[in-house]
Amino acid sequence: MNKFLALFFFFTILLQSCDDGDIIITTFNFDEAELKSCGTLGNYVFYKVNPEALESLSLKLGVTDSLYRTAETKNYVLNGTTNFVNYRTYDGELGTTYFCSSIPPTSPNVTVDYLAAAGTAEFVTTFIFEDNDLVPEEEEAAGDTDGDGLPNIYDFDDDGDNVPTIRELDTENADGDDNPFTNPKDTDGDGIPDYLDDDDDGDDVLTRDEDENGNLDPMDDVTDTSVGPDYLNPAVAISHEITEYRLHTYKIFKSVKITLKNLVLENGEETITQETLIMGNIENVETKDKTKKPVF
Ligand SMILES: [Ca+2]
Ligand SMILES: [Ca+2]
Ligand SMILES: [Ca+2]
Ligand SMILES: [Ca+2]
Repeated sequence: MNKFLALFFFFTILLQSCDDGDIIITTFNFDEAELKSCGTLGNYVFYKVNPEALESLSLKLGVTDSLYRTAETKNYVLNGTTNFVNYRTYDGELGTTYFCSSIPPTSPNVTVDYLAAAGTAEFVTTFIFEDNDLVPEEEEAAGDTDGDGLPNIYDFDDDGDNVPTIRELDTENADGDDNPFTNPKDTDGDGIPDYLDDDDDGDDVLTRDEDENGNLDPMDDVTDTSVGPDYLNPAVAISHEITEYRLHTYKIFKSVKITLKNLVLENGEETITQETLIMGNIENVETKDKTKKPVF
């Protein structure tokens, strides 16, 4: 088929589609509206309301997935029954609980209702980790310094010496700038800051092992009070072999970006198609507290 013939056919199909009542629009006016969510396993609802135009865009997912369990991209097929998108207009303002009440509200009335019978909802979930160790995420040393399986960005004891990182920075504010991360302590002066040094006093006994009472806390084992804990005292070098890491805690802040793709919204004879429609982001859609004891 030559190009002109192909073009002719293309326009014919397009015109026929228009005759069937297709409406092809490129934008929805929800840019200012905040994406919100409610519901739970088996009945998730995401929605945006544009109060000025009395219109809403909503996505319902009847899936039993834990949506944000992993930081990844998931695609849900819109089948029109358990998973679907609605674009609706109303004859009045929507109350704040319109989408989330267990009993469907009787007002306002829906004046126009499009249902997505095809397309996918793409969920991109991203994680931000917080180990509360006062080392900014962008300043955390790359990788997993102590090899305990928890990357430094969410390891609250980066060198695995059972002294939390937060206790190994500039804890006494020696530089006077009220920022514990600048000029972190380097007790033995070996150029490796204490929070990344597993032998802080350089006495060849690991900090972790200078734990006489064996409670996984080297900070409370003090032979000479005028110097401080044994792990910071090179004159005391007795190894009490410790073979456990202390319990670690961290937080995960999860965010999601939802994009509707190849959306076909239908209302009787009328169809709205959208190749890509960004529903929006929800920051901190889920926050998880994690507790983990790394395997030694
Ligand atoms: Ca860390
Ligand atoms: Ca250390
Ligand atoms: Ca101890
Ligand atoms: Ca020591």
